[in-house]
Amino acid sequence: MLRPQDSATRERKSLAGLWRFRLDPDGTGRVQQWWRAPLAHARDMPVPASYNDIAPEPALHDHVGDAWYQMATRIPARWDGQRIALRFDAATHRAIVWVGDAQVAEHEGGYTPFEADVTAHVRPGEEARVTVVVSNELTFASIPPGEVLETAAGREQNYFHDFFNYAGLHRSVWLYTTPPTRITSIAAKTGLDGSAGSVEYAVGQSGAPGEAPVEVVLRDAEGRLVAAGTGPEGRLVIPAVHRWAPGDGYLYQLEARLHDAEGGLIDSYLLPVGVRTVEVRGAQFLINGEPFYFRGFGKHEDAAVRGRGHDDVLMVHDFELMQWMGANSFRTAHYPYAEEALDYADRHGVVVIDETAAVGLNLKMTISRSQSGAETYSDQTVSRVTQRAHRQAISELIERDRNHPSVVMWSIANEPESGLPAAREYFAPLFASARELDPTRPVTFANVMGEEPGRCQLAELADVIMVNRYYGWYTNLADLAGAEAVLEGELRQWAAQHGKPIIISEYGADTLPGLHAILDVPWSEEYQVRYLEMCHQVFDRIDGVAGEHIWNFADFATGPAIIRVAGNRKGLFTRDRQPKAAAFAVRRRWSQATDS
Ligand code: GCB
Repeated sequence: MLRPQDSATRERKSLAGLWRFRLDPDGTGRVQQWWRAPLAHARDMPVPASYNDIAPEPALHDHVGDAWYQMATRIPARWDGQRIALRFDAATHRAIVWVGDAQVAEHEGGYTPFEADVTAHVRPGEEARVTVVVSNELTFASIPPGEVLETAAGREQNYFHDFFNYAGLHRSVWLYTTPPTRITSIAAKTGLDGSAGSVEYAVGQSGAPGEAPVEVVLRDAEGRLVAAGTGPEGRLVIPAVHRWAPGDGYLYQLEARLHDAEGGLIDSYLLPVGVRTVEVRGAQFLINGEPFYFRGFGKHEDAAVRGRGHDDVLMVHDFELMQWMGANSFRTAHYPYAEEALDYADRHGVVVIDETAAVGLNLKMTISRSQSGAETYSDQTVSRVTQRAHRQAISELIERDRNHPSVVMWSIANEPESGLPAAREYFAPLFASARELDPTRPVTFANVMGEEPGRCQLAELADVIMVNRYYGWYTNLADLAGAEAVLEGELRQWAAQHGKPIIISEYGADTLPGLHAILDVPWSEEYQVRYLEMCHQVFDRIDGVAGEHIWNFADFATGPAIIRVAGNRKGLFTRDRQPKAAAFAVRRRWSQATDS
């Protein structure tokens, strides 16, 4: 599915703004067919945004079930004769969409896009009514998993991850045109051979293959033509290529065009292409054949009021702060981020580990009431049904993001229970699917504390060992010397047993800004600084360590818990992006780094 764009042959109209909105805790809307008329008893709701924090109402904040959005928009009269599509960049966690009275789309998964051809349901020049029902329920059939509990107080959503279950229309919604005969997909794989670069492309089109001749041109960042080809597949060579590299987000533009028999232009689509290679060799992670050391964060899409709603202001600010820190990379913990973030990373040479929303496949870790003591993998819990949704999540992530040069690795899960043979049975086919869908990038997952080398059944399947470790916080609290010994011992074991690159994909300590202490007092700013220094000293002593991603870039919202103070406070920045002392300390380390 190609993203909507304005090109010589295509046009977009954003449906961002205020929509009409109504909660539906009893699910009556589907029975009463609320899409058939203007939404009654509706209020204004901004899109994109999570709905949860927009008004100070517990019923909105803690809603479980359906929520309805509706808006009316005029279809431009000049769109007559074009194919018209409606695209949601994300609807969390699932949605059904109607245009007028007709259902046009249904989608499972809260962080990947979907679209519908609505040409038959709208008339250029007239208004169209768009209605969407989103459901935030998480079950063992969804990614991420969860369970809805029927309690005396009503329905309650239980979930197994440490961030608030924000919901709604989190990203852009577009109406857009394409010509009736159109380009449907483009894949570009890049390679390097000495000073030359190559782009292997494949262009899909609607109708019979080859119906309209395909032409492809590649231009450099100044718009100069560097290579051209014809046919739906081919290989372009760029002599003296300018590589895409960390810190140097150089992009070429690949234009695919369809022509009619007379040579007239039918469709044109522009794809930015960064020419680079990625490879794991021994214990090294190589970008363009050179060792790369990941410096950065696990992040969240999270902010006051807008929740997980995409916002360009906050996104650019976060990237600027990461650059100020000297970070060169981040992980999209714990779900695919807005595509705008990957575009930005492409353009600025920021390296991304791209993660699915498979977080919480671990009932050992949960404080869930009904599932405590339950097995993670069973017919009633994480099962083949979950695996089906998980495979779909992997394939939608790869399909969406495969052309981004910034994305160097897929993370297919965060902290699953990985010490059981059942984990291997569940995950082996998923690793295989990811590799089949994209043979060009390494595949990994984030290993949880407790599933050490020798116990973990999945490390063998991963190309890179990613571990989340909190010695000095969840264990060895206020005992940094003890923490140091355990951390070093474990990392050395990973290095010896697997010989693969090791990325510490999470390490961190909750910290309340303004709390100070001379001694090692957890939650103080000084403890966070010393904890991180201890970890860094260990990483620097171990050859196989290929990266450090601090948990977290900024404080973020969670559900209520006695180990959380109005959210998770492991940020180097507060939730409103003010630095804690550790931000300055880490900045000194990262800005002094001389390698990539
Ligand atoms: C983890 C999880 C992350 C949590 C973090 C914490 O291991 O991957 O989602 O927020 O620990 O702070 O406990």
